[in-house]
Amino acid sequence: MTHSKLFETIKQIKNTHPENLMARHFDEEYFLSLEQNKQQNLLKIIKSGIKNPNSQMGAYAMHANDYEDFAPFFDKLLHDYHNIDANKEISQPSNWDFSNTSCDLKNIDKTLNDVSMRVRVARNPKIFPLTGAMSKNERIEFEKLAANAFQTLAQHKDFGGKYLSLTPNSLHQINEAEYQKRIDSHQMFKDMSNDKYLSVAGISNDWPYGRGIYISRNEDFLVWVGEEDNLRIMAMQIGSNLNALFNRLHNGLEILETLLPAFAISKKYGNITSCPTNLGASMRASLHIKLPNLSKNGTDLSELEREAKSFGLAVRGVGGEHSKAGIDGLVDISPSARLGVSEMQIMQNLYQGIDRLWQLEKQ
Ligand code: ADP
Ligand code: DAR
Repeated sequence: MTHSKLFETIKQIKNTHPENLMARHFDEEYFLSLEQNKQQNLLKIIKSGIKNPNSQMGAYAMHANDYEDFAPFFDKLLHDYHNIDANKEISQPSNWDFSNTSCDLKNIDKTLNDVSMRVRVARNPKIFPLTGAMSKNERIEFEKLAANAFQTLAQHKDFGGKYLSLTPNSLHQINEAEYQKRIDSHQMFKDMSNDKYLSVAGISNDWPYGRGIYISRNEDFLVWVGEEDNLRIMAMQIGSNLNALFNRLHNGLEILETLLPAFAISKKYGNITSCPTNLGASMRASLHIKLPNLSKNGTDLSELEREAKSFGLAVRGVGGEHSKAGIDGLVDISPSARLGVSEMQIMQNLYQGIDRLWQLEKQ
């Protein structure tokens, strides 16, 4: 595609899809100021947002250094998406100390005692590219390295479990029925090759090679391998105690840090992730909660989305991103901000946001 065609296409997207942050902030002068190979790299980063004009972000990093290397481009998207004031420097605090605040959903309403809770973070090893730029061999090599680490974790008294692989003819390969069972229980990620954003970005290339999941014995600590990020590390519990959930994740993460090669972490951007929406804490903390009034029994989420947004919360369906609400208004609620907020602040944002949403629902 010639530069003029590229610029014309992006200008058109900017007009027809103002929510596409890549198109909103793409700067022709900046692009032309880059040497040729960097122009090619930037084109790979924004390809998904060009081919999918309805993208929200419209860009994926391919290498951990991309955020620094293309800061004049990425920082505009990050300030916009994460609501960081234009005059404020981007920086990522880290704080896993939850001891000074108690976030138990039962204190909002005693009926909130068996809520499905989940908190996940993303991690990418420094020694591999991000998932959009990995070769098939690199995906298989990283999975082997992770499976090796899981062999040690499997012996741990609190985190023991097993690794299940999707890689054909691999040692831990599971069959289709087991895979589907894990998806239905919201533990496993879906076939990524069906995601038009991830496939254009190269993130779902070589599916299902190099993909799998580690599951602890009591199934409340899980690690995805080879999804949108090389690792998605999560705790899932049914209950009300957010402190216990977050501590479970943190304790498991600290063990994994000793078993795996160093993760890509930047002083400015925090935990490096494929998608700029996840940069920073890289944490999504979510509750599956019934809000039949605000969601019109799951048939119309517009009012719920508006109210949730005003409380710094996002709404997803019960099958995760791009899915629909469940019957009787079962929805997935999580704080939107991930960059510039610490893990402890995210837990508080979730608790305070849900409290306000719950009061509205009960009005
Ligand atoms: P991610 O949270 O990793 O960005 P998704 O939003 O697609 O990805 O969710 C991945 C899976 O996790 C989906 O099956 C979704 O239903 C499940 N999930 C998310 N939050 C919860 C929760 N609080 N309880 C149970 N399952 C959840
Ligand atoms: N579809 C992409 C992704 C946005 C956020 N979701 C992620 N990273 N799973 C977009 O730019 O809209």
